[in-house]
Order: sequence, then C-alpha cells, then structure tokens
Amino acid sequence: MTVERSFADKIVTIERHFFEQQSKFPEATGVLSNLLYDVAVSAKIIASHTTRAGLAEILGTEGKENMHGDEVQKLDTFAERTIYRMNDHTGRLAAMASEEEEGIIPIPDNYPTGKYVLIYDPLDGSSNIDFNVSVGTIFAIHRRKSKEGPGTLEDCLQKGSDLVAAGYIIYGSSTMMVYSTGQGVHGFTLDPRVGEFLLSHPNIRIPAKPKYYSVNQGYQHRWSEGMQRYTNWLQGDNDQGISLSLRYIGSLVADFHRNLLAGGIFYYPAEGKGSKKASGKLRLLYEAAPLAFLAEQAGGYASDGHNPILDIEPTGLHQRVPLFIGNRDLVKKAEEFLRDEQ
Ligand code: P6P
Repeated sequence: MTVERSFADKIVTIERHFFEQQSKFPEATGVLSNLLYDVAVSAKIIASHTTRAGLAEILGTEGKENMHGDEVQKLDTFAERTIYRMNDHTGRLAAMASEEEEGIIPIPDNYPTGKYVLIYDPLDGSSNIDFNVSVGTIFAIHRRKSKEGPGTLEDCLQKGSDLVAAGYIIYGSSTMMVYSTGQGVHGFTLDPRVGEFLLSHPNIRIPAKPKYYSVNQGYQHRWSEGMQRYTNWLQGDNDQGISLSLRYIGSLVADFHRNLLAGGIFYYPAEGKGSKKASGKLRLLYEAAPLAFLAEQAGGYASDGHNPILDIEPTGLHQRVPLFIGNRDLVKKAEEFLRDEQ
C-alpha cells in the first residue's frame, strides 16, 4: 500500500513541528513553542464549536438560554473567552490584546507574567458564520519590551517586522492552522478523528503566477481613480497578459488563505476623504500585520498602498490601515497606480 506507507512516513504533528523549529535555536527555552501549542489547543476547542454554530443559533433563539440556564454564548465571544482562558495562567505572557476588547488584557494578579504578548482576532469574519462561510482566528506574538511586571500598551504597539511569530486558523471545509516563526510558512490540517493538527502544507510559497484578485467591488464607486484603473488592470487592461478572476468571500482569513495557496492579491483600499473608511477597514495589529508577516515569509508582500505594512509603527490598538496583500508584483503594481495619481 504505497500511498498508505508514504503518508505514514510523513506524519508530523504541529507540536513536533514547533519543537523541531525550536531546535534550530540553541538559546530557545521552549516558552514560544509552548505558547504556540496553547494557541493550537485553543483552535481545536473553537473548531469543535464552529461546526455546530447553526445549531447553537437555533438553541439561542429559544429564549437565549440553554437547558442549564446558561446564557448561550455567541461564537465570537466563545472564541475570545477560549483564547483568554487558555493563556491567562501559563506564565508565558505579559499581556494580551484582542480585537474584541478596547484596551490591553492584563494577566490576572494571581498568575505569573512572561516574556511574550499575544495579540489576536478571535473570530474574524464572524458575521458570516450564520451563512456557513469560513471564518478564522488570527494571532500575532511579540516579545515584551518592558522588563518585568504587568505588560504595557507599548509591549503591544510594536511594528510587524518585530513579530516573533504569527498565524491563523481557518475554520472551513477543514480546519487548518497556518503559522510562521520566521522560518517559512507551514500549514497543518486538523484530523478531527484524532484531534491532531498534521503537517499538510510544508513551506508554503505564494505562486508566482497569480489566479485571483479579491476586493469588494460593491464599494468601487468610493475608490480613487487610481484604484479604479488598478482594478481594470487586474481584469486584463494590461500588456502583460494578466487577467485575473474575482474571488471575494468577505472573510479575510478565507480570502487570504486562498490567495496564499493559489496566487493572487487581496485588497481593501482606503475610501474617499471624510469617509469612515478613509483609512480602510482592517486593523493593523489584529489583521494586517500578522498576515503581512506570513505573506512576506511566503515570498509575497503587503502594503498600505504606499509603504510596507511591516514597517508601520502602530499608534493605537485598533488602528485601521488600507491593505494590499499577496503576490509581490501585484501589490507593487497597486502602489504604482496610487503613486501615479498623487
Ligand atoms: P466588507 C469581516 O467582517 C472583515 O472584518 C474581514 O474578515 C473581511 O475581509 C472584511 O471585513 C469584509 O468587509 O466591507 O467587504 O464586508
């Protein structure tokens, strides 16, 4: 049974991968590997609920309480609580920051603090969950800058190029965890029968030949002239033989994941001055920077339309940025169209 044997030769759990990556750094203490493991366990717990969200919603409409009198938790709140509870007591973190919370999340006084901060969007795209569309968790890990004691806002406001690790989990037709510690991008598929993330996509590289462009063209009338021309260029108005198909799910992790594997670009441009999306919609810390880290590790690039996402010094936890991410040449071309209109 050749196929069976070759599959058996290649079984690498995500935990084994964490520690194999760690072994390349003799000075590593294992704290980062264990932190990544905690994220992976959080993902498995969240995944076990995303596959029955519709049922939870039905239960939720019967008076908002289950048979034990507990309030039915919305899935994004459940995801938020799961990540927090998996990480608040481990002594690996100085603080956390969640896209769902206004300020930084301190480690409770009765637990030790550690040398990292965990920044996460617990369930991005959760408005899609009721329609059975893929959603995702995005995470970013920085080394704390403060010396000791409770983590600070400054520990979280660090630029993407200083990330220690980043990744996402996509809860879709299967559950995958994709991460990088700066040693390439690696994808793991959850085998629900055994509850293990198994290496399925080693060393992911964005294909040089793009297939898709992903943008919400429903907003096209609000874009700048340069963005309109850029989109026409992607559709085929060029002399380079580029003519991409539009794929837009409206769930960032799903759109990013498809372009990472198939080749393409996702963009959420700024809208006109005075618009509430004059700086785009997506958040730098929770969405753009971690995905930019992955994109660059996979040979791609991410920009706010003028500068690398990874170079942006954050000024606030919920700072929004325009985002162009994916195939390097396509992102650079977007910058060119925006430069030309200035
Ligand atoms: P729009 C989901 O709400 C989200 O935050 C991202 O996951 C997604 O890429 C974007 O917003 C979709 O926004 O304006 O196209 O619905």
